[in-house]
Amino acid sequence: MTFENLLYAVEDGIATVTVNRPRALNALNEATLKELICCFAGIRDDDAVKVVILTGGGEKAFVAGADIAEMHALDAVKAGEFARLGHRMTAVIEDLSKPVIAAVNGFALGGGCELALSCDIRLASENARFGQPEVNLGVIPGFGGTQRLARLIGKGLASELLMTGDMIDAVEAHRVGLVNKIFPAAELLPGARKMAEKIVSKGQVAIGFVKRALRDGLETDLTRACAMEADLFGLCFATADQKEGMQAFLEKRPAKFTGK
Ligand code: CO8
Repeated sequence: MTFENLLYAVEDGIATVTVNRPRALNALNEATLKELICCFAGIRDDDAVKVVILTGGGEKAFVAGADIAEMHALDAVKAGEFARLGHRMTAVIEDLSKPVIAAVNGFALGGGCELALSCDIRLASENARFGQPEVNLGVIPGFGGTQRLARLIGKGLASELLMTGDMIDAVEAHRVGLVNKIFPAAELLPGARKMAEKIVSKGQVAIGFVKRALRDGLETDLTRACAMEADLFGLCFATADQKEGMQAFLEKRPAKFTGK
């Protein structure tokens, strides 16, 4: 797949998607949103891709938000459409059965923070900065930030970030659970790749079920969520990966998963 505003590469089952508008700190304009939706739809349909790493081009930013230059002249109807396009982008990432690791290599602000929030795992470079500065512009987040941020770090901390527009650094983001690990800048992508390789080595049907159980289970009550988990657990026993995984354990050898 080739794009104007994205770089795309696949190696050993790991796709790397790079939002590549470094002169605008990788801000998301309409064209880039559409390309991200198209790119993740392609990944969904490509059996060769098992795990995705999402990062930003250049050394300064993951994504510094929606493109303010493009957004400032929108009317209410067009702004609503733009927000819905952003929701399509986050949905295609969340609905993907394959894990998406955000490698946050600088500013992740506004729509950029919301993009990272839609990923399964967030890793950060030491120079990463997170924030929802929309109130500085007289607007609120439009790509799910009010919802996903509060679900991840709690309502109190989310309220502070959303109402002050303050940025937090990687250490604080790690402390509050917004990122899983921090790396020196040069080690971020190798670190993300190492994690991706570990995930690729597992049974991919089970990985997809884990993602589905987390995504759907956290949106319902515990009783229903556990019932859904039991159904998915049962379904695992219809897969070759379950047979191979347990047989390999009993034979004291590494499992050779086929993703079936
Ligand atoms: N949109 C467009 N251009 C941007 C953006 C952006 N979000 N961020 C940076 N740029 C551009 C700058 O305009 C500048 O361009 P130029 O060189 O042509 O002047 C270039 O990138 C470099 O930026 P700076 O010179 O400002 O770099 P600094 O290191 O001085 O500052 C900052 C870096 C702090 C990241 C600063 O650029 C900044 O504050 N950017 C804006 C951050 C922001 O407010 N993001 C939130 C945007 S709103 C949003 O994301 C809402 C999402 C939901 C939308 C819902 C639909 C309606």
